[in-house]
Amino acid sequence: MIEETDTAILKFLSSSPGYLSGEKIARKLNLSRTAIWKGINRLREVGCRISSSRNRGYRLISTPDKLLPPFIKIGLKTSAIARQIFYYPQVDSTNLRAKSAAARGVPDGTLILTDYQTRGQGRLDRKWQSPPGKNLLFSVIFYPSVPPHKVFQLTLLASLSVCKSLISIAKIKAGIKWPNDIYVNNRKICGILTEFSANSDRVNWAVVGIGINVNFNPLSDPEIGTIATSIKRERGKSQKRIDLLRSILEEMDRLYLRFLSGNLAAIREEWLSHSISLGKPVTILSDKHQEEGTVETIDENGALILRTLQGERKKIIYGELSLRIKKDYDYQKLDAG
Ligand code: BT5
Repeated sequence: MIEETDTAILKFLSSSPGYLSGEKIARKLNLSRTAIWKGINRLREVGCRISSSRNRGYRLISTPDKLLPPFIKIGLKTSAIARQIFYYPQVDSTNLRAKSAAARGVPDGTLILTDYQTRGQGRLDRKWQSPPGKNLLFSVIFYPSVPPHKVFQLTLLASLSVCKSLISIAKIKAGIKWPNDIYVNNRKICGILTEFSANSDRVNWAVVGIGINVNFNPLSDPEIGTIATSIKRERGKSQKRIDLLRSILEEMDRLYLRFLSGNLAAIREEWLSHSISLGKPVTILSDKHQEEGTVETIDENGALILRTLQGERKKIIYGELSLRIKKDYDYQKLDAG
């Protein structure tokens, strides 16, 4: 296990591109050289590559793809998100943990993540499946001082952060499917579950839970094999989870600061540019009924504006419903009609 001194050594090593002498590290951290040597060995045991040279000292070459807080924090440029990180090798659900942490009042932007969930949750009591150690499963806690109808702006900024990072880091053609999914080649690669507590005029806390398929093979799971994809499936090679995670957290931080300054218009514009539902004929399905039409836009609060087949403009609030984008066949029918 990594100890506090190891984290300090790691932080210092990562701040320098060149070698640092054992003596310098010892002086900086107020520790003995033997303590430094032991710390370096423990870091190597958990997978850090650290080169050593008798005259020059130590140099950090790489850290492993483990989701431990000290590794995540290396080079992480965020001001609000992930200032506090809780990692669990296994947990029931990061959203469940995050909800109780939020009720305890952990700092804004706290990140809860895991390698395996025994009760990974989707919306409406559906399950989120993810084998151990392959994917990204995390929740971020927010205390936005907004009325409840604005809370899904957080889903917008979360989906935009994931989509942009999938494009820039994993180099795959990801798009956002309202209200809470990221798709690649017609298959789901990420799902987002936003939960919150509010009184009538203000949100107390919100938890945004994100599951991203990174290195697992969805075909190994018969329940989701045909509807799901992963970065590995799309690219044919593995992706370092920690690099993707850092990028998402940084993107989220940038957007969250905009959100706090009330600049939602810019987030919405960017979100719309990555949307795969816009302008498409769709069916909105809820427990009680079904509605067909074309997606006209998504408003600032994350609600979908549907133009129904009868020409009516309807606002569909994010909630207990799903959206199906109609297939090519249906487009042609609609165009012809
Ligand atoms: C979602 O629900 O897509 C939200 C999923 C949120 C998961 C994260 S993981 C971290 C955090 N902690 C939690 O406990 N949850 C959050 P929904 O739109 O209801 O979609 C659920 C449906 O997606 C399931 O019924 C399956 O059909 C499908 N599904 C399950 N696992 C999947 C996977 N790994 N990839 C793609 N689709 C999946």
